[in-house]
Amino acid sequence: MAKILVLNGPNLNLLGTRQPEIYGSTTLAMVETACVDHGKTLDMAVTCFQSNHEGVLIDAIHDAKGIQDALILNAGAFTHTSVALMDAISSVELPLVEVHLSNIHAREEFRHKSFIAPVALGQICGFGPQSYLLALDALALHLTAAGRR
Ligand code: CA2
Repeated sequence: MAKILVLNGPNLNLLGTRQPEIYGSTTLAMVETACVDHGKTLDMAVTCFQSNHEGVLIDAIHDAKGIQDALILNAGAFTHTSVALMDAISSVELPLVEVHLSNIHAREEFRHKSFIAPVALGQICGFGPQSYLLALDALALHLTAAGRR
């Protein structure tokens, strides 16, 4: 069974509790449960982790090497700033899908730049919590095509 780590970055622990007009009313716990459940339908074992700290996220990416088959990352605002996260992703050579709840390209200019996109398989944004489930679908197809499951 393929192992997938779903990583969430800063402030995403607040999902469903503030700014529902932008990020909706679904909590992070609900998103994570949906990922685990959807993963089961795809024969994938999904583990979830959230941190507000850049270094902790980097450690989680490093620790995934040799353990996980692929990653899903919503790096939050670090998406637009973090060369360090980009380097960590490159270093582990694991397939990674970048996700966002909102369509970052339809928002402020500073959100259009992603340091994650160049080292990701692809980016899924704008579908709310469904973005994560679409990312699992994409990884299921990718890992099958690559003969890794
Ligand atoms: O749309 C996304 O998923 C984002 O990654 C969310 C980040 C934002 O900085 C990115 O540009 C796009 C912000 C996450 C903050 O999440 C909150 C959720 C509820 C209340 C407050 C913040």
